[in-house]
Amino acid sequence: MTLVKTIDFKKLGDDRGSLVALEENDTVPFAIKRVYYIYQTESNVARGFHAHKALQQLAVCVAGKCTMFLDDGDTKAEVVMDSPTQGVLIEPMVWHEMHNFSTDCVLLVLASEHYNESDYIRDYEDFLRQVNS
Ligand code: T46
Repeated sequence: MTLVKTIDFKKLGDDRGSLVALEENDTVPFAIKRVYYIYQTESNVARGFHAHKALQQLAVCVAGKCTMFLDDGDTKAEVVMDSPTQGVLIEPMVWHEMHNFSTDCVLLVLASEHYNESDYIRDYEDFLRQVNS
């Protein structure tokens, strides 16, 4: 299984500027139930440190830059996110962390489910046990 799955979006726009359109079950490979965005993160702060049991997510760095660290319990990978025309899929049972935020970073996340704390695995040893069972 490929750990890092990216989706390149078509850049629309004209001499007024650029535009990207995302549609559920099309550009986004699931139905979107929730949208959130992370911004004004201090550069010395890292976020995430969890996996989701069932949630599917597509993250897009619409401004600035950060690094997405992914770990499926077997393979680890890092993706520098610095393009509003590329999304990174965060699939279920993938431990993920976000590091190296630029002060202007805005990380937009499209999610397949409403917020549900019981879908989170926030302990890494617990994640390894579950992903290997
Ligand atoms: C993820 C990564 C990429 C809500 O009440 N509703 C929400 O939809 C979200 C996303 C969060 N929250 C609350 C839960 C916490 O009290 O907002 C607070 C911060 O959430 P958290 O510490 O989980 O934030 P991150 O940046 O560590 O993780 C977030 C998402 O929670 C997570 O699903 O995959 O971004």
